[in-house]
Amino acid sequence: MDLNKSNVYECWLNYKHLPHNFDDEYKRFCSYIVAKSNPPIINSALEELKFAFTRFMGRMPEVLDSYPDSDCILVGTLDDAADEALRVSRGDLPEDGFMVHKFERNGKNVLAVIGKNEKGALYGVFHLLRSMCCGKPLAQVQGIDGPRNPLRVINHWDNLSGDIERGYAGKSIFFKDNRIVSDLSRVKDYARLLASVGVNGVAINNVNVHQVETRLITDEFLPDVARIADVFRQYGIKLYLSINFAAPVEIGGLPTADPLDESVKKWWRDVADNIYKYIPDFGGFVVKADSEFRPGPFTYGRNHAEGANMLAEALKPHGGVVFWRAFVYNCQVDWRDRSVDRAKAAYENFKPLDGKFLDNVIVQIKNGPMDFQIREPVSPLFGAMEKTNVAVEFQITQEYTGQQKDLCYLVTMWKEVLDFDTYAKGQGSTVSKVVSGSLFRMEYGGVVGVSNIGDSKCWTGHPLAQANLYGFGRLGWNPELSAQEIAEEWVKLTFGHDKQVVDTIVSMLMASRDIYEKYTAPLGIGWMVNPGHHYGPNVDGYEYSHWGTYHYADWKGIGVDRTVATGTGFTAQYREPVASMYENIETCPDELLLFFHHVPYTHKLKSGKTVIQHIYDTHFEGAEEAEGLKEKWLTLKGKVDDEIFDMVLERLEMQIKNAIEWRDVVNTYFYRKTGIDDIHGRKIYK
Ligand code: GCV
Repeated sequence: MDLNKSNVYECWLNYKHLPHNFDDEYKRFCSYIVAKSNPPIINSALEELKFAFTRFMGRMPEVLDSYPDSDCILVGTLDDAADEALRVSRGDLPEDGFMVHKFERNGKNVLAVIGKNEKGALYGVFHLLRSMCCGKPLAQVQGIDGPRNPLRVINHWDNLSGDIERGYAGKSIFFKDNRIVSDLSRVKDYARLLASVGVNGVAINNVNVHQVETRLITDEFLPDVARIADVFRQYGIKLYLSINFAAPVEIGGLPTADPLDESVKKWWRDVADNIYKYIPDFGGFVVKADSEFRPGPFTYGRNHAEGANMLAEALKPHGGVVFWRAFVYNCQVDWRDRSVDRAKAAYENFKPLDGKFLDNVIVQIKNGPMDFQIREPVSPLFGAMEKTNVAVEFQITQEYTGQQKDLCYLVTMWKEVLDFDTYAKGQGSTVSKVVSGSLFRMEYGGVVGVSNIGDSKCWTGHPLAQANLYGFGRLGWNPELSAQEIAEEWVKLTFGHDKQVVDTIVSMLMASRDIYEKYTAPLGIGWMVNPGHHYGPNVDGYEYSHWGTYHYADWKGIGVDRTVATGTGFTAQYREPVASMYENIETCPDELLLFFHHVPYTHKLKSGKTVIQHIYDTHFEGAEEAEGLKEKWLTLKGKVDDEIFDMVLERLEMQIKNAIEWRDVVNTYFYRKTGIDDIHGRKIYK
């Protein structure tokens, strides 16, 4: 137990801030812990309780295997609690779920945390500790809970070199200099953080699998991969690997990677059998195929189902799964050819394959049809796959949303996505129900998040970006939580209960996505970033060649016509009434107008403003509001940990500069393009 780590490192598991009701509600339980068995995951739960209670009480609690003559906590599985009068049976608890229940025994109070299995007990302990620290009354903490999504997985885009693709928080905590690191103590701390919010899977390497990472599935690396898996296992987290579809050729010595070729199938079966010798609970593979120059089944004239199923067959005997990414599009398409629309690609590739994937394949779909922009519609593919396991992929790392220099609490955006109604089975067919598997009665599914952590002192580069990792887990556990509730929890756990601190930081988080959107790309058009690294404004910046743009702006108008009537026809990928809502310019929401329609700059929004005036106004507002974030933060000096205060301040200053640059570049660009003055007479041109 290391009690000497910095606050910024300990994140939301610091157990340093007790609420005012702690003594009345909880104190009496914090001296004795009863555990009747001690397998590894329960042991992690006990370690956590010991750590937290030592912080709460200033002394270590006693762990016993029988009841003391005092109030106590009981931790275990249903089997451990068979003798207790808990009146709960296996069927009452959801998979990996738990029950918290207080009962009396020989005149003493027992607060029982009972999991359906070991993982459930661990989640129950984190639930209890979180509730204690947030000041929830015990009466509200009791009851049954469990994860709504079966799979809650983090994808790391870490390379063996130690670099992280789209990483903004330092280097990998797993890899260095083309080896796996020897000291895994940081990995253990990470596993704790993840388990505390219910994450149950981690893919440790980049979906862009280069030459060296291709070998992670071989005897050369598997002993070390297994060491990482051992650490995660203690926290109920399965390890996954991203694989290279062309591995049979690149490292297997085969002439082909054709998924229907018998020698290729056998090669993958052997690979899977071997992995399970090292890692008996290996989660499975994550695959990026036929996308952005990655190899895939198209090379052999096969489709994605054929590719995915071949791998799924190899994993099936061991209980593994394949996460097959739907981020498939032709990145070299001529953007001037308006009959081709990248937004349509995932649906076009995958909808015809619905029902063709094996039952241990999960199609992993990015939340929007493009690529993690600050504002996109929800991918129509969620409403289209009725006979396929699907998961939603969110990007916790802030590639297009400020790169952990700018504050951008993404939980508000993810919440909108999960609440979006696909109408796949009539009203109420939300994305949340699709991915949990409940809408179409699918076994697997859930949420995947691209990691935002690295070896930075605070894990996430920007200390307030920890809220995104926390929020990803909490929302994956229970998508019904609101973004505000999650923010409040995180702030209380991290910074304590001072009302000014809580109100200020929660309000900063809750406003941050809108602020970022205001000073960057307007009305759902997206991009406008520098190609390559994707930070900072470049209105015409286009990734794959020098002549394209994502926005089709000329001197008269801007936006992408994705209507059926006159455009790319993307709107038809949605079900009614959503398709018509987007098709019709009258009903298309302002914030997505330019994603769906090409309009003149003088087009009036529902807000009453013209498009051009909206662009000017929001860019001025966004830059001002970014300065407002700093002013708010300054009011907390002395009220939050000094180190965190300084780190956040530094980032907010970077954000202000960034916002001003965006404001000036974007406004200047559109003023030059249109020649239209600001109605408020401000100087637009810089
Ligand atoms: C891992 C975007 C990013 C790439 C990323 C890709 C993906 O295009 O810029 O860095 O590659 O998405 O999700 O596969």
